[in-house]
Amino acid sequence: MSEKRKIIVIGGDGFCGWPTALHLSKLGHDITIVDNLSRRRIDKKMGADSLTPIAPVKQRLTAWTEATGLSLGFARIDVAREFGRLTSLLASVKPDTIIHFGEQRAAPYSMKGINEKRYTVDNNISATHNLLAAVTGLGIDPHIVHLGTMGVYGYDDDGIEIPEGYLRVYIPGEDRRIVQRDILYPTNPGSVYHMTKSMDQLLFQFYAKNDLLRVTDLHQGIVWGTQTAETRLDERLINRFDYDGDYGTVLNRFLMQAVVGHPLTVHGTGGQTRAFIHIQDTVKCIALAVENPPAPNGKVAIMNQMTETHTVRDLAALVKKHSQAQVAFVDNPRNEAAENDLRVCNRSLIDLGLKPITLAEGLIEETQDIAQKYAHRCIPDMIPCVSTWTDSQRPGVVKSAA
Ligand code: NAD
Ligand code: USQ
Repeated sequence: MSEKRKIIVIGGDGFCGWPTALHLSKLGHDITIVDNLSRRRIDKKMGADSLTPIAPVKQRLTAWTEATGLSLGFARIDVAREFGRLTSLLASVKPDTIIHFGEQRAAPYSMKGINEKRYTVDNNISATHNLLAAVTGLGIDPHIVHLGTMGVYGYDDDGIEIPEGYLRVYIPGEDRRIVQRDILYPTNPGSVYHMTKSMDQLLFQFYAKNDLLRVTDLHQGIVWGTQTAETRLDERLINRFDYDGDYGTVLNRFLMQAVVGHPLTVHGTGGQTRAFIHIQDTVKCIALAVENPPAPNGKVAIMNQMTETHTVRDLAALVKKHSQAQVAFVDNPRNEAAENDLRVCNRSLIDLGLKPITLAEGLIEETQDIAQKYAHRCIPDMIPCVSTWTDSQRPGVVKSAA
């Protein structure tokens, strides 16, 4: 490790935040987790639960100390609503780095109904803006690392490699001059959730320019897998595994479906190509970002945090190959392109030293050690994706004739 840092991990009780907090603690950094435990509450309200038995926060923290001799700080703060408490915490910790995972992150949940749309926008935009306002108000200079998403780019399939955040454009000016600009890649979000991540980008751009905040925005693909080197140390440290129709992401859902004997739920033709990354690589990428803060030069550093791309139907075929699973092509509850190609530049993190885990390597372990072991905890009623993007997609709604 180059330098011991004081790091605040907002959203540090979640799927990406918890293993990141442990990894950075193991690397020798001083970690304070901030979380309002809203995800645990949403699970309860929906009647869902992680496939893996995640321990209460207190038990998680104790288990970490028992396993490693290291300790983690924890503050239960709603970053979107408790601005005063957030500011006081930042003033007392004086962090070198703040990692911001603290948002409502499921696209289907954000499209479930009016209340969920409003909650997602209010929570995500206020959380991000409160953090930026608190940092500038205090006059402190932490490096802010935000978890953004590949989904801000959209899936237009125009045959170009998606660059890392910025698009170089050449604009015809007066006197036949050509003006060169690097602009934020035009956003094309596919859900209210992805829209909030697009809006986050503008908040970061403004504060980086106006207040010279140092911000790294990691545009992450779909995370799969469950365990990391640190969460394996004790069962009480186990990471969350979402499989329900709102929070479960596609590959982890297929792995769980294969072991419980549910047909793999491919939406539409399964021709949607998406970017993926294993959770172990997520925590490594974040450590690399933490160790390489950008200069305060008015520009947000944007890196694409993904390691491979696959179509949904290819993922289903791969999971089927390792199991007895059937594949079901079901009506797509989303409003998205049925087929798209996707090429993504991920040079920055590879150049910083990331050596990706491939799907082929991690798949079997994930299936056997996690999905099979905890299959008995699956609540079958939670498997179907019932949140639709428009009212006319609801089951039973008669579509008007063209
Ligand atoms: P998660 O829901 O498991 O974790 C998010 C955590 O943030 C939860 O513990 C929740 O309680 C907390 N939180 C939410 N709002 C908060 C608030 N107002 N104040 C304090 N805490 C709050 O989600 P995750 O999968 O760990 O995702 C973390 C981040 O990474 C998200 O911002 C998400 O957009 C991004 N991301 C996730 C994935 C993925 O596949 N999981 C992919 C790309 C990007
Ligand atoms: N899909 C299926 N069957 C399923 C579930 C999903 O075919 O049972 C399809 C969806 O229709 C979609 C694709 O799989 O085309 C991906 O869906 P997903 O739920 O795995 O991922 P997504 O909604 O895009 O969101 C997830 C995380 C989010 C993160 C995003 C990264 O929940 O936090 O930002 O991945 S990205 O997709 O790169 O934008």
